[in-house]
Amino acid sequence: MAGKHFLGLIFVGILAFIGTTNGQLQMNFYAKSCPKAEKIVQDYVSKHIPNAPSLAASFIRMHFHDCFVRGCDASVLLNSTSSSNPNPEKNAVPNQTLRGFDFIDRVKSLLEAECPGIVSCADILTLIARDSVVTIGGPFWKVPTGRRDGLISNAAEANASIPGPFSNFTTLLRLFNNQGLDARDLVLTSGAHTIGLAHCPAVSRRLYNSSGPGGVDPTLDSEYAANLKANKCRTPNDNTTKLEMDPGSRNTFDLSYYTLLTKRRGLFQSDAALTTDQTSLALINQLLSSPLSFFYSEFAKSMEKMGQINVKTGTQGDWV
Ligand code: HEM
Ligand SMILES: *[C@@H]1O[C@H](CO)[C@@H](O)[C@H](O)[C@H]1NC(C)=O
Ligand SMILES: *[C@@H]1O[C@H](CO)[C@@H](O)[C@H](O)[C@H]1NC(C)=O
Ligand SMILES: *[C@@H]1O[C@H](CO)[C@@H](O)[C@H](O)[C@H]1NC(C)=O
Ligand SMILES: *[C@@H]1O[C@H](CO)[C@@H](O)[C@H](O)[C@H]1NC(C)=O
Ligand SMILES: *[C@@H]1O[C@H](CO)[C@@H](O)[C@H](O)[C@H]1NC(C)=O
Ligand SMILES: CC(=O)N[C@H]1CO[C@H](CO)[C@@H](O)[C@@H]1O
Repeated sequence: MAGKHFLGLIFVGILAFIGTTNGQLQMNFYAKSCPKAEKIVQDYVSKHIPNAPSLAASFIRMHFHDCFVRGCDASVLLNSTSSSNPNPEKNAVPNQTLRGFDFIDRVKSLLEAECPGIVSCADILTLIARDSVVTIGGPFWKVPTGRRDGLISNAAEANASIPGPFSNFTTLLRLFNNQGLDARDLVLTSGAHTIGLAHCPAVSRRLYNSSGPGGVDPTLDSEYAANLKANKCRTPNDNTTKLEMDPGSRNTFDLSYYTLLTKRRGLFQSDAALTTDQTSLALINQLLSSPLSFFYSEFAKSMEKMGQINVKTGTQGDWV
């Protein structure tokens, strides 16, 4: 009897050891250490996002940027206060338009009040991204938790890892492959461009400095380009005007982004690039000929993959 117990204890001990050094994300990781954690995030988001639905777009984008640089470790939130981060990810060109850092700080404060030092910022950002998209009526995806935070944040790395709006398909796929994501994930997660706003610099080159008549990119629908030049980005150097990537339904998580792609009305070169590859185009057409629920369930799978990129768990990472 005693021997059996002893072996049992060793077994549990080994499990615990594995669990603390090389843990994995798990559903409701904070069930014991901070049982209300996920509910607190969800309640805050569902209470406040209806007043500021455009933040949902910023949060899912912030989560994407976080995961693409050193994994989903909240490094996108770090400031340049510490000497190890003289030029944090926040300063990189792609991060300059991120919004809502103060919202995340408020959720973090609530969780610190409930259970100090337990819930990581990486989990908080991942949960906020999911819950805010759900709050605006978009897809739900599973968010296992247990991510630990990083202490290193570097703008040059963000620059090199996060795809830009001028990327072609080869570059997009390379940058996704670097993160363990495939062409399917690229097409599906890009569907997030069905919500949110861009600024003129991401598209000016297509309107003013490309090879078609009037400097317009010949792969962009000419009527749409003329409209953007007349009403949105009226000068080549406008760096403040905002424009929808999915005009008319920028708060609705629907298929119209993909419809626009097939009409040569994707806003960025990187959006248009998704129609230049046959496999990618076939997936776009499949999404468009299927019910919205198919997009939602496939999108969910790719977001779950994105949320696991190079996560630090157990005793890895520096911080919670
Ligand atoms: C495939 C490569 C991608 C490129 C090149 C790209 C590029 C961009 C650019 C240039 C903007 C506009 C920034 C601005 O001008 O203010 C933007 C906005 C946005 N992106 Fe992407 N993106 C990509 C993938 C993704 C992914 C994977 C997601 C999320 C899963 C995402 C979500 C968003 C959202 C929601 C916005 C609107 C943000 C807001 O309203 O604040 N993007 N993206
Ligand atoms: C970064 O700075 C902002 C603005 O000063 C502050 O609200 C936020 O708490 C800081 N974030 C971190 C992770 O220190
Ligand atoms: C990021 O890339 C842009 C354009 O390629 C460059 O001008 C900028 O200096 C880079 N920033 C950093 C921090 O590497
Ligand atoms: C894609 O862009 C990269 C980087 O700008 C370039 O080196 C490459 O030749 C381009 N590929 C194609 C197929 O145009
Ligand atoms: C157009 O693009 C070229 C090459 O990228 C650049 O040298 C030139 O200054 C640009 N012209 C304008 C008007 O922006
Ligand atoms: C944006 O444009 C204004 C006016 O042309 C200019 O003063 C400012 O420096 C520009 N900002 C950036 C980040 O390029
Ligand atoms: C949200 C944020 O931190 N934006 C920063 C992006 O980088 C520019 C330039 O370094 C800063 O001025 C912004 O504050």
